[in-house]
Amino acid sequence: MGELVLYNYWRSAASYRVRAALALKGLEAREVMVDLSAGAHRQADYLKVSPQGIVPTLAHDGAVISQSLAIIEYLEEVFPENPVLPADPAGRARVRAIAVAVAAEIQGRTGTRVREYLEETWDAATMRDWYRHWGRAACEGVEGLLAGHPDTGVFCHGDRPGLADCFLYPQIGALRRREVDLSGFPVMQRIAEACAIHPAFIAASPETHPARKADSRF
Ligand SMILES: N[C@@H](CCC(=O)N[C@@H](CS)C(=O)NCC(=O)O)C(=O)O
Repeated sequence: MGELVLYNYWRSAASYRVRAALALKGLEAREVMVDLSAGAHRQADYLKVSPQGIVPTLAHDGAVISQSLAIIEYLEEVFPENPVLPADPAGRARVRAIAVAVAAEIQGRTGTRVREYLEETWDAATMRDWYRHWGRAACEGVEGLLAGHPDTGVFCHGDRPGLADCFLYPQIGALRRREVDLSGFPVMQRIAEACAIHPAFIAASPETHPARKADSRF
C-alpha cells in the first residue's frame, strides 16, 4: 500500500474530520498544508489536485479523492481495521445521515466561500445574524437526529467515536468560534465534551496542529 497524502489546512473543519478519522483508525498520512488564509486553494497547482478548490483532498495509490465523506468512506473500505462505521446497514445509514446533515446543512450553508461572498456586501451585524440563524436552524435538525434515539450513546452512535463524530465535533468548534448559542442542544454539547477529551480528537485538533504553532499569524 502506498503513502496516504492529505492535502488539508489546520484550521479547516472539513480537514479536521479526516484527520480525526485517520487518528481513530490508527492511520498515518503525510500532510500537505493548503493555506486557505493565503488563497493557496485558488492557485493553479492546487486546482489540478482539487478542481473545486477546497480542502481536504486525499491522494493514495494513484487515486485523488475529494469530499471529506468520500475520503473517510474510502479509508474505511481500504483499511477496515478500527472501523468508524457500524456493522449493520441501518446503523451505517444513520451515521451517514448525521454526517450529511452536518456537512450539507450546517457547513454547506455557512462555509468559507459563502461567507466571503456575503461579506462583500453585508455589514458585520447582518453577517452575524445570518450565520447564527442558519447555524442554529441546522443544529435543531442534528439535535433531533441524536436526542432520544436508542443508538445515541456517549458518542453519536454508541459509546465509541466514529464517522458521525468526525463531522459533528469539528463543526461545533466552528459554531462556537462564531459565538452561535448552542444552549438548546444538550446532546450535541454532551457529545462534544466526550470528543474533546478523546485522544484521537486531541491528536487531530487544529489547536495542537504543528502548522498552527509554526504560523506566526495565529
Ligand atoms: N463538502 C466539502 C466541504 C469542503 C470545504 O468547504 N472546505 C473548506 C474548508 S473547511 C474550504 O476548502 N473552503 C475554501 C472555499 O470555500 O473557498 C467536504 O466535506 O470536504
